[in-house]
Amino acid sequence: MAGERLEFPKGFVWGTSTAGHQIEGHNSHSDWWRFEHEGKIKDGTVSGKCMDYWNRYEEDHDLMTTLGYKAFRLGIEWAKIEPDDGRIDRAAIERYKKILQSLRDHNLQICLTLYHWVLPLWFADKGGWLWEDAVARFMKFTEIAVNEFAEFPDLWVTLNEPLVPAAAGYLAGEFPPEKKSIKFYGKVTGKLLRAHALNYELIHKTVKKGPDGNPPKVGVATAYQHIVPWGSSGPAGLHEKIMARVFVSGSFNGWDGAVETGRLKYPFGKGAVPGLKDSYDYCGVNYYMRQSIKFDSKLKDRAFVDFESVPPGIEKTQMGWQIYPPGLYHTLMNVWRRFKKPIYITENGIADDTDSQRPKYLLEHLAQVHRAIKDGADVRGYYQWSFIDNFEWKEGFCKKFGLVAVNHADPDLKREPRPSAHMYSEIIKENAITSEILKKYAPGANEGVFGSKWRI
Ligand code: GCO
Repeated sequence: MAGERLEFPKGFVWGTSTAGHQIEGHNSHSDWWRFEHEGKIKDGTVSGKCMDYWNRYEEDHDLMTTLGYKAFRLGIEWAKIEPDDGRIDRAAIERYKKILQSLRDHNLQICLTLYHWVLPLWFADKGGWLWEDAVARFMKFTEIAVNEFAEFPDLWVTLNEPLVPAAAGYLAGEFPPEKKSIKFYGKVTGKLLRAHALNYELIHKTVKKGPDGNPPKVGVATAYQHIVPWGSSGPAGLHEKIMARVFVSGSFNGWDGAVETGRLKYPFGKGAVPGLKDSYDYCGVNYYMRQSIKFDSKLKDRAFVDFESVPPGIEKTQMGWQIYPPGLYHTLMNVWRRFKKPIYITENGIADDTDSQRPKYLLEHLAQVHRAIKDGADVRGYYQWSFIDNFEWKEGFCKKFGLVAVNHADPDLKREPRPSAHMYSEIIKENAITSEILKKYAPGANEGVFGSKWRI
């Protein structure tokens, strides 16, 4: 095992990923803030001052540079920039500029997300994405943001996992505004597709050159899961196969298919959307898990599909998600074949408060990234989710995704790098996974990294 190495291409971008509402704190004019105070979060917590990145960004950027990280993905919060209908908060804009300038001063590349699920309360109260002026008002906000922050981003993410707020908020009734309607889900997704196309155009119109002197790179961070039938025989197996197809085409093909063709299909709407076709300069891949579609005769209201079961022999995370590293490889290859655009992994990570699974998870997933590059996919960078522990939406603070631990209940909000934070530093320094790093942090990962375990 000694002396083995999986080398990454020169200039590979090594970063970490976050979202505004999940780390900044103080997002009091937002729909999520109200939702939290209505007691909707499973562990009873509210985002509150969160990790106070809003005030402690300088310290966090220092830590990133000490650790040798090269890039950072962050978001901006519309509810801070436009806390009331039509009232722009200059101080919030100036704060974001300071944060972005500080990233530059630390020589960190910037990946900026314009929309990561959270809306201003005033907008939510007008109907959220169902409001007829929704796209126009979102564009008013992004016009301000793109003009103000134009010089900073190396990568622009117009929308983060747009199908998630559409499905969780308007179909499953789990996220604000807790609606349950396929019609609303389709309508909202159609609007988000339009919003993406308009933002793609806006950014290119406004920003001629990114920090590297080339035109800016604009895309979407898309949620990809590796969805497969469980593998039963007989009618149950047939149901699993059909449902796996339905979910694959509903999720990935649904969104990506619309971007590929520039046309909306049921349930997202009908007809061509100007500017939508080919509106990715790069593909943003968020990958966490495999989902096995298992038939269950008791789950009538869920189309007899159990998503949550995990096949024997497969490890789970504290979120209950299946750990399946080759799913990342297959996702990257599918995205590459489909779009032939540079790919950035905009999220990949694990909830693990004791850091007992993370080093192995990270190594085995990175080995699959390496494998995809070797097989021809143009993967340019990897953003680990997340830099610090964060507010994990409906789960609250109890799920710990950070390379760096922060206890939200600690008045000092002390930042404490977990072992995997150091392991990530060593990988970045070597620009490779080496057998020495593996041996030091996760010897159990050998077969999954250098061996044949995940070559499937
Ligand atoms: C996502 C969300 C993140 C989550 C992360 C872990 O894109 O899914 O962007 O906000 O926190 O994925 O669940």
